[in-house]
Amino acid sequence: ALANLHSFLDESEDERWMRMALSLAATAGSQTHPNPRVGCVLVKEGQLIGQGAHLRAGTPHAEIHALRQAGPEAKGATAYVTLEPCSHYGRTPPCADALIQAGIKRVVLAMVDPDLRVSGRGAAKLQAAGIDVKMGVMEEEARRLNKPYLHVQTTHMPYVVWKTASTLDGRMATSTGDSRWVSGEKSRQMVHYWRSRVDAVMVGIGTVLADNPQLTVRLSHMRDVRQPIRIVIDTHLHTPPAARLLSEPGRTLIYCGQQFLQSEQKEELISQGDVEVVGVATDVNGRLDLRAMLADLANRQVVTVLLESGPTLSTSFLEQGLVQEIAWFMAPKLLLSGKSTLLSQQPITRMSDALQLDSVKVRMVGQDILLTAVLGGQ
Ligand code: AOF
Ligand code: ZN
Repeated sequence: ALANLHSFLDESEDERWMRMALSLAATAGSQTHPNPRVGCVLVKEGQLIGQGAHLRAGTPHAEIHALRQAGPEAKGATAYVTLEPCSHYGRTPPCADALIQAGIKRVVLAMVDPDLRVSGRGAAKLQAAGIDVKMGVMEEEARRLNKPYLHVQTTHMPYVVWKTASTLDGRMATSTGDSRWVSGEKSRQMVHYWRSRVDAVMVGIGTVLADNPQLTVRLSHMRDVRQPIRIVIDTHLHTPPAARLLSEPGRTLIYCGQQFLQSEQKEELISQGDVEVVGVATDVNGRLDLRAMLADLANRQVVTVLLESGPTLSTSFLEQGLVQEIAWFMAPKLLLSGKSTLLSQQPITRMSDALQLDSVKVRMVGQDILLTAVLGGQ
């Protein structure tokens, strides 16, 4: 809706305040995980009397911050909230009750909260208390703001962004395995910034053995960064105890097939640092059940994953429809031969069966081309 605006005068009063609530919500970034980003604005007689954003799970919700700011003024006011106010006792008491108690007269919300503990009950509670409720104001923007949260709520798996870097001819290494470096310095710095913004970074055992990566955030201008969880997909539990990522600050999770979870190997791995080894089921082909692994991550409250995998794991994720977004750095280089970024055992034979990318955006990062897109139908 915003894109069609010719003048701010075209925007309705409700949209104007909702836009403010949305921008408040966005300020918190991914630090609210596993909770959604939520903003709230309180308005009385055309005047702003309170505002708030949810900042971190376990701390007050957006509505509570706004109500505290407004104090007794809240009586008779309109509340603009980017997500349906909650109706459940979670880490904090229900916001719907707080709005009712404060004497709010009207509530405008962007979208229903898909959390099964809420899903319509918050709005119903408000209506039952005689509050005028308007839904769906700037819903599209609100959905975009909480895309990863909404994905976890509906699929019970984290939102996966697959990042890769290749030469222009789609190679990630030479035929002898040399891969340092494909993309330029600026691109690699950008990936470190992305790591600082996701809950977890994931690779397969192939990448651990070939590159021995640290998988940490290393940004010169950011100190004291929270390290994302490092995840290794290692069906046969072949991670060497000396692998660098095991002893870096922050935690490491290693997923292996249940039948390969030998205690001796496991003990040695977990003695290296904050390391946990988790066994999950394997499929008929003896490969790790990626859906079961992702479901386990969602249970651990992981909302976003940056998948930095090589050909084998990347191909499995794509084939199984487990990637939501891609970020592809293309370096202005040609190798003419070498290792492909993707390698399927079941080649697609018809062009019409190709995986379709949407919302494609391209920009230059140093000398590299960065292409970002979402996987078709998502
Ligand atoms: C709101 N306003 O600002 C947020 C809401 O564990 P809790 O108590 O923090 O509850 C988390 C759930 O509350 C979350 O899954 C979502 O349904 C809702 N988040 N609701 O009314 C807010 N952050
Ligand atoms: Zn709430």
